[in-house]
Amino acid sequence: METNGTPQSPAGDWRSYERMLLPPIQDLHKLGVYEEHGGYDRLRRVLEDDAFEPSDVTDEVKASGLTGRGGAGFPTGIKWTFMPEPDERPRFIGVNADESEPGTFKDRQVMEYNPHLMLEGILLAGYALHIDTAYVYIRGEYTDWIVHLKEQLENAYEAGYVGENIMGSDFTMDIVLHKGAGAYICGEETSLMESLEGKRGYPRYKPPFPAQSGIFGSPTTINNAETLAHVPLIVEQGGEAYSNIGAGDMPGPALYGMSGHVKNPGVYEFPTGMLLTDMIYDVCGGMARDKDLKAVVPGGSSVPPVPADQIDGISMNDESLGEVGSRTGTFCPLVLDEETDMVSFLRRVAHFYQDETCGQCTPCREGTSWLEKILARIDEGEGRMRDIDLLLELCDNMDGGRTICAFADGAVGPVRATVKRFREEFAAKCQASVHPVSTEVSAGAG
Ligand code: L3W
Ligand code: SF4
Repeated sequence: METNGTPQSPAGDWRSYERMLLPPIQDLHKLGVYEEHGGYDRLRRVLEDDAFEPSDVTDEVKASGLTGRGGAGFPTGIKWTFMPEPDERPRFIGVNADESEPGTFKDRQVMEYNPHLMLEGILLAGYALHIDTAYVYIRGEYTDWIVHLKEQLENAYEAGYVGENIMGSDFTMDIVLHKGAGAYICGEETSLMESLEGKRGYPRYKPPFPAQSGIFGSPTTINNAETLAHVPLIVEQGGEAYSNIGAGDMPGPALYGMSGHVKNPGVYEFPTGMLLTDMIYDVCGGMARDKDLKAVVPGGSSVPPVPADQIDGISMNDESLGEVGSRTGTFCPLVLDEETDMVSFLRRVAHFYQDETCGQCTPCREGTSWLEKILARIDEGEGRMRDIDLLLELCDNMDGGRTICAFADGAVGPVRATVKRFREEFAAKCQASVHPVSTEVSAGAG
């Protein structure tokens, strides 16, 4: 989108944006302060207004266009409609707070600074979907946040916002905290459910999707922690008003977790659709040490990097990032400067996936290991020119439905994109190789 040569941000007038998820209110995490600022009023309104049916909450969320903030960007309202009509089976919400994607650190800000917003969102989702139990699956390493959330949950129970007959209504809901044990794969929704049930965190085949058969085989909706914190905002202003915030294809406020080579990394709240250039050079104060930009990985290590010469006019929404073969993922851009060695960077990313694969599927278990080994030898000057295409061939044998879950796709995405987009760096390291075999092979295969 351009006007007179100046790229326009789908985030609109973001400089005057007033934060909604993390408003600048002292001690907002405390229940009393949250209440003073309208906390739990959205839930009260829904429970006290006889005209507000559970399905109305779902309709508002659908109208809002809210998309999941956990990485996949699936429309939340549509996901909610997958839940079957209530029957004799119990029904559950799984709150995915297992934030483990490399470079992703924004859900914990919600749990630290505005935990009751997330809890209110869980309760509204429970009301909408006729659910009386939510499990918050929280990353095991988030020790401080676990203590913090537990304390605020207890306060909410004591005040009658959680538990039996909430605010004197017929609506009853329990919220249970469940601590993970440090496995990235447990953030995958089916693995999360296995882990919750006390089993090893092995992903299940889909279908059935959680709505059909989830926690303990019952209808379940799994939503990311930040995603649920948006629900009170939607109920408050109405789905349509919310849908006008930010980029049209994935509207609303968003928490941008900025990391890497910028002067001021951190979590920033703005509408979706912020230009990458605005985020880096304006919001984050520019590149650290005033270096040039080499690439941005828009949202977690699983999404393709965008090279610097392609970021002009590209904004943080899937429609725009799709133009350069990437996507928003977890909304946590990792910024890389001109001195970044892309081979070493990719090797480090590949190590993560090799270390975190659950090992059920051969293409993923063996493939992630091979990817790391090949990248290590290229990085250490032992690579052969044909290793570059070997990496791409390996990728073709790992993703696209060859495995039980999307982990393998997540492992392959950055490899394929980084090799294709920065091939000359891989070739330079292979050419520089003094390995006798590599010289021989490169003559034919380079
Ligand atoms: C019923 C259908 N439900 C889809 C549901 C599905 C899920 C949601 C999205 O992976 C991605 C992954 C990571 N009937 C349905 C249906 N659903 N079709 O919709 O599904 P899906 O498969 O697109 O995503 P997923 O399996 O949830 C998540 C990527 O996110 N990622 C980051 C992950 C890390 C974190 C973190 O640390 N917070 O989340 C980054 O890119 O690679 O591609 O609920 O059941 N027909
Ligand atoms: Fe496990 Fe990888 Fe298979 Fe997912 S794709 S189930 S992480 S082996």
